[in-house]
Amino acid sequence: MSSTREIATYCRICEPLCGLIATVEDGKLVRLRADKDHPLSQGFACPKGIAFAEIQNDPDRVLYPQRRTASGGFERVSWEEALDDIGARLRTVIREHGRGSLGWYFGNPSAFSYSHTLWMVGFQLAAGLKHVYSAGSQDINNRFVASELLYGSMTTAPVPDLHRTDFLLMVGANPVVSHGSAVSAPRIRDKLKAITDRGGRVVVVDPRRTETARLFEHVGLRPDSDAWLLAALLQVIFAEGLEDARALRQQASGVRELRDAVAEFTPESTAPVTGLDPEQVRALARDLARAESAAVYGRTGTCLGRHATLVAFLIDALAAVTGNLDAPGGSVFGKELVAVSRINSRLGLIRYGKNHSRVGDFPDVLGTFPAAVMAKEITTPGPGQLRALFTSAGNPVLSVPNGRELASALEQLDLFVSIDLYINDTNRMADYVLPATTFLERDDIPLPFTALAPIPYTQYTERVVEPYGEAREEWRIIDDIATRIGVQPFAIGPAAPAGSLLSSLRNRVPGGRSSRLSPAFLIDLALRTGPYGDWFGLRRNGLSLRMLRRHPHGLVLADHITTGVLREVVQHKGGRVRLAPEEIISELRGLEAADTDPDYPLRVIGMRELKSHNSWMHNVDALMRGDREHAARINPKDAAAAGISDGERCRVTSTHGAIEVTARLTEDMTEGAVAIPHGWGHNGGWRRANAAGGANVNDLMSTDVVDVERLAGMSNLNGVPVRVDPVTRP
Ligand SMILES: Nc1nc2c(c(=O)[nH]1)N[C@H]1C(S)=C(S)[C@@H](COP(=O)(O)OP(=O)(O)OC[C@H]3O[C@@H](n4cnc5c(=O)[nH]c(N)nc54)[C@H](O)[C@@H]3O)O[C@H]1N2
Ligand SMILES: Nc1nc2c(c(=O)[nH]1)N[C@H]1C(S)=C(S)[C@@H](COP(=O)(O)OP(=O)(O)OC[C@H]3O[C@@H](n4cnc5c(=O)[nH]c(N)nc54)[C@H](O)[C@@H]3O)O[C@H]1N2
Ligand code: SF4
Ligand SMILES: [Mo]
Repeated sequence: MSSTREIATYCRICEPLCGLIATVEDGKLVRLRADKDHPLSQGFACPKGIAFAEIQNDPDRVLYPQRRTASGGFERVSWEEALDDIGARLRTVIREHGRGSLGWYFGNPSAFSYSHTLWMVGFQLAAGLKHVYSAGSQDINNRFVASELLYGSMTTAPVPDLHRTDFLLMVGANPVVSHGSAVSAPRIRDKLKAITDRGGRVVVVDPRRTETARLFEHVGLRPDSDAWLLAALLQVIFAEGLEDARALRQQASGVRELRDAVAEFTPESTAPVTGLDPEQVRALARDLARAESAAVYGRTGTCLGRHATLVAFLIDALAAVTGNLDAPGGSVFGKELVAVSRINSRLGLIRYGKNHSRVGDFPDVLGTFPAAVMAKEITTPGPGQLRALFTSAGNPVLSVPNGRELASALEQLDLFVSIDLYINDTNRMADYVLPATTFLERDDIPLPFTALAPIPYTQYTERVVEPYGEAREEWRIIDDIATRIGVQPFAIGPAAPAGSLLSSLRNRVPGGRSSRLSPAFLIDLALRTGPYGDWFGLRRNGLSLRMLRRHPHGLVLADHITTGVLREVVQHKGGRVRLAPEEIISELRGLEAADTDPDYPLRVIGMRELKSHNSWMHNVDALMRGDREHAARINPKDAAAAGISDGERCRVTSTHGAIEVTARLTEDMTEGAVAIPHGWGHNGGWRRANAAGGANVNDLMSTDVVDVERLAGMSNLNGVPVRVDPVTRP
């Protein structure tokens, strides 16, 4: 007799975490649909969320540990065999070269698994891992460093108070397609529409007239000129006395130094860089400053240029100077589900620039180095050379600059192990590919996202199906590997190293014996003692896993983010936001527009597509049907100058590489800018994806140390000079 069940859970592909209902028949997932009873997504889920059922059931998924064979293929091995061999080889590497030769790259999906994140950090701290890399240096690490400089706390970031704002200045983000990032708000399109419906404004600053920009007001600036635009907005505000002097007196220091540093950036002097009409910039500054409330928000379009940390800094500075920081309708600070920032600031576990990279001398950001230098860390001989690498939930050959360099460096490793759902374009070179569970096969609670939600919410989900095949959760795999090199990420007792997250808990556990802890135990403890916690019954209606289990569709925790919390948020002595740290003033002083090389007259930028998710959903037939192809979007004038017509193949060339893609001509592109999505050009074990064609846009990008942003180690992926030529067929 067959049994069919419907189970509430939530999507963990992107940041709104929409509620889903899974239909499960005899232990197999049959279908996913949107959850009407989720308090915020209310029956919305995008095509990717629904189509995740195809990934769950994909015949190309890796369900058993795979070992690379001499011929370059893979063969199935048992878990014991795989783990024992990995352990033995690791011990050899450690014996010969020390633990400093081990490394880990964790990709974007790891952020959506609390247990993966916890064990990753636990392993890093317990093993003293140095070579840690993540998608963050292609994504958001500049935001963390800007926060460190402004607030003295890397893990603090303001979010736009979408539900109450009168004016949203949105820089380099396209939430109608991305569904919002560093802001967790299901149905974000509706929330943006609501701003204009109630008489407010949404202004989108982007070199492309995006799906979001079309719905609202568009400012089409030149790629990577945001620092100039933001400095000019500040200049106008100060010059015209539009700053909120009272707020600044209460909240900030360094106001005068900032004002002096932006003084030369007038709308006129910056126009040649931004390409914007000075009067338009002046009007924008006035409107922003005079708005009843305003939020300033930037996302990946502001993170991947040459001045990414400065730009992230200026975004918040603009909110502060206009009196919109920590104020209703402005840029506000959410409360963490688990007191990560507080624990970290007390224990000093992870600090900015505690260590520096061997190659390039970059400061670490949240314990990670720029992924752009990973290839050179493998190929550069000397003490500390990276020799054994793990990747989990990542596909860096497609996601970091210069994929070809990385692919060939990976071949030189003594050991390369990957934990993934697929043989992807990176781990096809691995010695072992270990099968991870999907998000439907693990319990979860979204750790970092509550603090980023304008309406704070959370949800706990049990696994919806048992792991298929022999898939295992990452935390367990990490734990098993750690054990084999004598490291215990989360053991209580004598094995917990001093300074580790858990040594402080040692005395609280009966017996204090060494024992393996489960992620659910840990998270329950952290949740209950966190800002929303029940404190073991001391606080009524406080959170615990048990309490959350009674709300399977998710739980709204407050109507909106509490404001007036800046004093608690800021960790700098004196409790003031620092508007003029030395690093930023010197960035402003040194700001120089890149020369235009007539051989590379255009600038390439990124874009996201509704039916792609970075590199990993191109094997889903439901998302790939129709005329989907990898294409560059080019302004018709630029195309005409290059001799290219719509639908034609073109070659895009930078000083670092060349790719061929289809050209799509569109007036949506600002002249001089070319948009190309990342995550295409597959060559892994995913057959549909391989057949989709396309190219790796990151082959155009540089990993030269001088091209990596200094303060946060951000890869330069937007605004890179290119040339476009027709591909002449014989
Ligand atoms: N459908 C879909 N959704 C996704 C993803 C996906 O791959 N597909 N990925 C997820 C991930 S990992 C992330 S981090 C988020 C990202 O979320 P967003 O940042 O909202 O998404 P993007 O579409 O990359 O938007 C960046 C915008 O910046 C613009 N831009 C490029 N260069 C510049 C510049 O120099 N200045 C300015 N002002 N703008 C510029 C681009 O034209 C683009 O419209 O999306 C998430 N959601
Ligand atoms: N040019 C350019 N490059 C970019 C960007 C850009 O805008 N322009 N954006 C950057 C950004 S914001 C990001 S986040 C990165 C993403 O870069 P990465 O994180 O390196 O790569 P993804 O494409 O997200 O690949 C994720 C991998 O995780 C696997 N996976 C999915 N779910 C799970 C899971 O639950 N467990 C495990 N173990 N594996 C899983 C997938 O199969 C896939 O192989 O790309 C960056 N690269
Ligand atoms: S918007 Fe993001 S979280 Fe919501 S269903 Fe789509 S992929 Fe999932
Ligand atoms: Mo990302």
